[in-house]
Amino acid sequence: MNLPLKQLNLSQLADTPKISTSEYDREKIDIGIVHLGPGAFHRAHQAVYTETAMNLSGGDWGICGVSLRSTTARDILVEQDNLYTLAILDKKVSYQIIGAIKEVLVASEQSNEVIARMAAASTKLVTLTITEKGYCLASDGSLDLNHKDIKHDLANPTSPVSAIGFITESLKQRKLKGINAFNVLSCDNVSGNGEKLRRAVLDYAGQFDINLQEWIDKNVAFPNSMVDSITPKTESYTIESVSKAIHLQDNWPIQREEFTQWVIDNNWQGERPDWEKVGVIFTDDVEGFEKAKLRLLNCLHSTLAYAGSLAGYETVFDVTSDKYFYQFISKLASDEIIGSFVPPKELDVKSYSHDIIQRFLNPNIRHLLAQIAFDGSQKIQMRILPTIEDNIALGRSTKLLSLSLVCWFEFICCALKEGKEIIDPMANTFANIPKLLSNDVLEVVEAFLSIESIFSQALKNNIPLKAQLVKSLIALRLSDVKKINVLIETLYE
Ligand code: CS2
Repeated sequence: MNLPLKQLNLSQLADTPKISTSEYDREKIDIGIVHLGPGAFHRAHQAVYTETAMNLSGGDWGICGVSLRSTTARDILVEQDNLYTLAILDKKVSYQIIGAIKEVLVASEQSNEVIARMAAASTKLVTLTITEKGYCLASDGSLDLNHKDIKHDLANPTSPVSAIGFITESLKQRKLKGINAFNVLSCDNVSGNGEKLRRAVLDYAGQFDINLQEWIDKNVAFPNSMVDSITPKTESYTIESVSKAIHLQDNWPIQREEFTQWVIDNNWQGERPDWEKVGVIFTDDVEGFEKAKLRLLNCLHSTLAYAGSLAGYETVFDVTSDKYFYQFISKLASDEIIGSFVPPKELDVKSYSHDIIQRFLNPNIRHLLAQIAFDGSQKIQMRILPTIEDNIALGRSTKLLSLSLVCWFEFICCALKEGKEIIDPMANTFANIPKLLSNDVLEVVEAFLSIESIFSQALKNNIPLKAQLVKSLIALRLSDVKKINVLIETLYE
């Protein structure tokens, strides 16, 4: 039986493979970053860049992870002195014990401690991975004042539940105490993530204190950033295989591919770890990188998640290994996505796209399609719909994008018909639209297009698009999805 992963037991780590550990003294560093949402992605990405930067240049950049609701991270990590293993599973396999997280709090149980930590002068930066739905935005980009969490926070500002509420309340306390503001760095797969968060926080603060709103507007930077690294969530086999490899019992390791990228707005000069020295790209065109990543990697991922699940596949590797699905996403990328946006000048978009599809073929990563399929109502708004809109404006084809979109429609319809759980913040809305169960394809398409928080009026009222969606959904319902090549041919007839 292995000893538990703890600071005291690090000397017992396996010697082969060589496993790296923190090169700075964990006891001596202070917390400088509060991260909201310390799930697998944060622990595999931003925490690792910060760890590497502290190995290189030191600095008080320890991280306090704040889970908004779940107690898992705190309860497991506290037993391990907040240490965990990063397993890089790629052509080469390697392990690194990450020490950057110093503390984990759970907001729903410790809201006072969270606000105190965020309001402390030592906290210079608040970073976030709260997923698309955590932004609580209405479809026009303003804060959704009818969102249940926002309603709660407006009524109880000192014990909030949303990230927006925590950021604003702690900034309010800093202002009252004369402490400089922290900066806020969003790391979600949301286009213009910093700007969107800024708008949400300013709208919220403006609801009860105009002076605070002005102070935040003047003093807090919300840089945009783009993040990328394929990070499947931890499964029991991850725990077993990592613990076996490192010779210590780690109950919450994380796995990811070797590729990792973080692109941050160059205009942001705020205090931060030495990230630029450890590979973080600072650029004037974060938007270009965001578009490239959301439209290529994430759109192809979501397409595979819905089409692949309908065809009975389980993982990204399995479905991409099917040559017809490989051809489908390659054609989708080359014919309808590349060319829909202006890529950053630093990026060769054709080879970027090719490399992404090769990343899906990593046999050492088991990335479940079911995981990517979560929260489709939020994801398609970033990954599929903007490209459809741009292609329509440019007079380009939307045939394959329409197929991708109806695969999501059908994924939802099948789940409703089979009584399967839909993991999506709009699951109840879907359950309350009887037409989604209809056998009449036109009714189904119109029912989806009428959901205002997802589809703009322009998309809803676009007759050629509606006809295309109907044609694609008919093809999907009449064909064997496994023969996606045959199905696609019918779309061009
Ligand atoms: C995936 C992303 O789960 C999903 O929706 O598309 O998490 C994807 O793996 C990352 O964005 C890659 O950087």
